Amino acid sequence: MSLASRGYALNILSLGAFALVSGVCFAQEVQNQSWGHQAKFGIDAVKAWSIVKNKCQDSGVVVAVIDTGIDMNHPDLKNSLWVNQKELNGRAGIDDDGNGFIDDTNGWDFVTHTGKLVDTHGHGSHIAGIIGAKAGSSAGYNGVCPGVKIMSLRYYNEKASGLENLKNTVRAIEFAVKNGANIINYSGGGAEFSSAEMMALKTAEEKGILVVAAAGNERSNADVNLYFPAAYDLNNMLSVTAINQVGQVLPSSNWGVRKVQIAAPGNSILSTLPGGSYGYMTGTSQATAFVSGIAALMLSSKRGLSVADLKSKITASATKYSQLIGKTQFGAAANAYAAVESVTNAQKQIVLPAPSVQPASRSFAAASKNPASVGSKKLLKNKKKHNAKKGARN
Ligand SMILES: [Ca+2]
Repeated sequence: MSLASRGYALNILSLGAFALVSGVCFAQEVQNQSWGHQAKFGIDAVKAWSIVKNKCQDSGVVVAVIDTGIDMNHPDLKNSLWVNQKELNGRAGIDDDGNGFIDDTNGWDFVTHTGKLVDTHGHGSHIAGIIGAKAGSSAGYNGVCPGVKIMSLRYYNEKASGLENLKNTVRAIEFAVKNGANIINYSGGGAEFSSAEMMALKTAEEKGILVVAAAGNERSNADVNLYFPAAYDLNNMLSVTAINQVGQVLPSSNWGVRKVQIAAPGNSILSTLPGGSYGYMTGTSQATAFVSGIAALMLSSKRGLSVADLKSKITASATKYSQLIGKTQFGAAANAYAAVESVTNAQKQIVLPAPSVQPASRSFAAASKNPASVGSKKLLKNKKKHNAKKGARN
């Protein structure tokens, strides 16, 4: 099987053109447009935030976003960047922390080989925003875990071959593993198995890093038509498909009771875009980011949770919907509030001693292969490029 056919699985796609959110958006107004945050078929982030929202910023939790880069100057993203302190306080042009990358202050661009992060596509900024955007005091958009640290690692180059994008994916995974990521978000993939990619993810498993991966946007049964990396048989991976505002899997999304663990909002999802703007994208990419955000919320609430804890609590606390039976392993959609509550309840049990018992020990992608249209001419231009570029890894 040729790697060149490794499909641009990413997701991107959007079935309709949505206008960018224009002008200044007050935080609440933007949030009201984000159905994925709400209780009805969304993740109920608003309720989860009542428990844990303010812990995200300073929790020290790091989410590696392996994608198309990030607009590091976006007002809602600039305070959510992972910071490599030795590089920040070091000298320009010097690999101050000796990790093999010069001036990797907030992440790395494996396409341009610099630590100067950009996002000429839009997908990476959108994914980063869903996970960890932090609104200003009067305006902006909050991601699921506002202010959590995003380590932006760009692998995707629309002009490169699928094989090159896959190689950069492996490099990005290795960077995340070596530089302190707790969670890896990979909103992309392809049909070909890659032993190098699986080995990189195996090291992430050994280090206790959760990897959340898109089920893919191939309109396909992922149990039959495997989609990687989501399909690798590793204990640290969660595969996510996308649902719409009535809890149905999108026609564009892959499904499977073995290879797809959980569902999350993925239709017309609002988030941050380059240039300080906002807009909507659709696909399993966006659903994946919601689950990474939930994992970040849980870890921010309780540092030291194992990958097994994260996976079991995210899946066990998910909301079951009849329309998801036969579509995902658990027939359920992720619920941030229930997931966080399952963590904090456990804390309460530890804190409250039972009268006659010793306290517990204190251990504690697109309906097609189309890029998403986001209502911006520039981004729509990118979409055309993507469509023309079958075989690139998305
Ligand atoms: Ca360095």
